[in-house]
Amino acid sequence: MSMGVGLPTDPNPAPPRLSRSPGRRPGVGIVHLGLGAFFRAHGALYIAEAMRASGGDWGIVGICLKSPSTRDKLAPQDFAYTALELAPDGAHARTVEVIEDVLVAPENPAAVLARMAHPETRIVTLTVTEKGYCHEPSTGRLNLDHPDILHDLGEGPPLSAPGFLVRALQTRRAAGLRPFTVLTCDNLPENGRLVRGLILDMARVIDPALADWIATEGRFPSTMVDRIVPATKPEDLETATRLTGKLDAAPVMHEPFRQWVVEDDFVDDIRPDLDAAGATLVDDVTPYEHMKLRCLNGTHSALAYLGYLAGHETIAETVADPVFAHYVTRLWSEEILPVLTPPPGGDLAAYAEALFDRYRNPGIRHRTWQIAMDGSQKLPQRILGTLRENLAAGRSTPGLNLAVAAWMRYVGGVDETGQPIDVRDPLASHLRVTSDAETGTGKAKALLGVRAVFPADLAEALEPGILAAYDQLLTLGARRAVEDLGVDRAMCDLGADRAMENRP
Ligand code: CS2
Repeated sequence: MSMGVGLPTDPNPAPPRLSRSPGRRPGVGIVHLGLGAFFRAHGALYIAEAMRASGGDWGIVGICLKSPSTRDKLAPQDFAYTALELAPDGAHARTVEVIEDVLVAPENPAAVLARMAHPETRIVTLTVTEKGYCHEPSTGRLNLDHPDILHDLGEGPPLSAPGFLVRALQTRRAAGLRPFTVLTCDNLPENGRLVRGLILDMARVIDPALADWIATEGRFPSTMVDRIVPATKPEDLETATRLTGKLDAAPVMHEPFRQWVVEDDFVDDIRPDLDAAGATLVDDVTPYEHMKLRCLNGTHSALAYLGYLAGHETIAETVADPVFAHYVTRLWSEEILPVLTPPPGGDLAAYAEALFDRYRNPGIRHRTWQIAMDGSQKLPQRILGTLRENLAAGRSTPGLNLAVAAWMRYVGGVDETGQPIDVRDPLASHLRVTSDAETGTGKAKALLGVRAVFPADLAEALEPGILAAYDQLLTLGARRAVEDLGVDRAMCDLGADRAMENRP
């Protein structure tokens, strides 16, 4: 047998692992707390583009506050990753190279604090989700009974995002440095003002002089962030490899649309050139934020609870069902838009219409279950503000009442076919026990008594409508209860037409 031939070459060699291209790397100017998919598909792209347009040392050190898994996936590829834009007509990939390092807080909290307190760090951005602020959603105040806050008020390295912010600011003050700007990118109302209040609440307990310094010198611009970013699924890794020819353990998936509206109020006016990257810098973010939280996140949550109960797996699937297409259009036109003030130059009806198209994007598989998570932290800013304003205007809100009732049914933990629901919520066990009343309306009434979610006056005013809606849900099931809302066809032409177009 001849030995003169070489080993056969593999006809399908494994693609190489994604790596970072050589070249100058910027200095680190930003520390980001909570390195989830959303920031990597949104803020990180704006910052990369701002540096490309106008330079600056705005490299990012990402902080994983809990699990090391994102660091472990990104480190072997030198923190580069693929952002996949999923448009209705296909996917487009780009490689993002803006993260310089990732630290895992529980492994080395001192390194995290040192990075935050480093003189070159000028901004700390955050996406820690609603529950990461450890506040009471109904009041916006720091929850001083929260175990992580109780821990962080003592000595020793912090656990919570507010704890890291306060301790790092304390170190900067002691070192004679300027504070960093705290730039929150979570879906909370007046998010900058909220986080400022939480940090001051905590700092006052630790050292009143520190609190005074933060109050005078610190800056907490509010922001409105928008891009639909579903959790990355195993099959998405294959799509990324197919498009780029590289293996990437941590790609992110996103829709084409993006928006970032930021209050232009930074410590010493130092920030990346975000406008060059397409962000909108404003004096007051409130009208943008109300529009987005109530039109998008409010209907997202409504569709998530009702859609899940009706057996729909994703938002695109839910709005492809004509009953839900009518429902969401009706929510906008009759219950949400009438109590909103448009932002300067904004057109609310056009905004809602564009949202409908974003929801329908079949490339985005955004699970109802994912959006249903943490409802106790989301309902106040997404739905309850709209309910309160409609009550004040004497307008009825059958659609949003049904959404709140669906949340109540969902957190009860059993679906319409008797199967258990995997309810993820920091208050899950409390909600489950609270809803364990004998009768349906007894459950709904007990849940209206959860003060972390419903202020007493609002609960009282909402009670008749929510109990009736809950009863409807139990009697008819989610889909029929939605159908039964009594669709005003004239108002819902858009939903009807769109839903018909969408049918197979
Ligand atoms: C969603 C948001 O998961 C959720 O609760 O409503 O993540 C939503 O996709 C984004 O806010 C869109 O900007």
